[in-house]
Amino acid sequence: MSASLSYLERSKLHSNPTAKAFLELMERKKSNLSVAADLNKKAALIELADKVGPYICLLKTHIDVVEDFDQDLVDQLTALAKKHDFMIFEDRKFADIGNTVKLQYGSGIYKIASWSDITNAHMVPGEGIVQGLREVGLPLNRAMLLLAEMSSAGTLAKGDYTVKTVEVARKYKDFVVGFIAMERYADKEGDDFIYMTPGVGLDQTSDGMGQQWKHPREVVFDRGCDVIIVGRGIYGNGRDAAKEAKRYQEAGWNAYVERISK
Ligand code: S5P
Repeated sequence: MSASLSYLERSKLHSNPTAKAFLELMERKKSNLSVAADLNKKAALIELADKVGPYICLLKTHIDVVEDFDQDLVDQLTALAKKHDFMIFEDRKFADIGNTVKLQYGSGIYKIASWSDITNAHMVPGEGIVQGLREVGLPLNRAMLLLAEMSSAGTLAKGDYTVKTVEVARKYKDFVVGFIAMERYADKEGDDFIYMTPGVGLDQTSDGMGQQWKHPREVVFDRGCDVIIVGRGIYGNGRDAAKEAKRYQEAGWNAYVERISK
């Protein structure tokens, strides 16, 4: 069962190079924290990435909300990823047919595939979406996650939809390395998906707009997920981002150590 193995043990067994490197990085840095950097100014985004960089394994971006986006932003973020040893996850949530997502992933203003180690997609269109993204991402050694569930109240991603999403992931394991999910699913022979969970907060449980925040221990220890994704809990309400990132890193890591020592 991969939930009881360490990230390092899992990295040794993984066949996707990005997943392998990511699991190694988590162990090396003792971090299962991803910061959701939802800021709309380039300078603020860079400042946040530099501040939280020492504590995170993954910087999650929504690059299309940045008002003054340019190639220099990408260059600076990738330089910070090197400096602080983290990976980048553009949370693009692709949701179109294979041919369209191929264009959206590889070209346009953002050229996501050229800089983002990991991206993600909804399964609404069917498995052609994975085929399209895989065509662009696989030659670049990228990886993707499928949104099997969501953190928000009233989400339609549940039940049979979630089950079918997992089936598609198994079919394209060389490129689909995990899920956005609220819990770990039962493993089948050969599975080692990385579970990333948004909707994590230590101090609040809801934002009044459908978001639902859970404690890191509930996510990592009780529900067996691997990566906590935290946005406003770290920089919202004028919080000290570095201080909060350290706090979340410790909470996430302690829950993981507790889980693998069970
Ligand atoms: O189900 C989801 C999936 C994602 S990727 N629910 C989410 O909240 N997210 C993302 O996680 C969302 O787009 C945002 O970037 C982050 C949560 O941010 P927070 O400020 O609520 O912690």
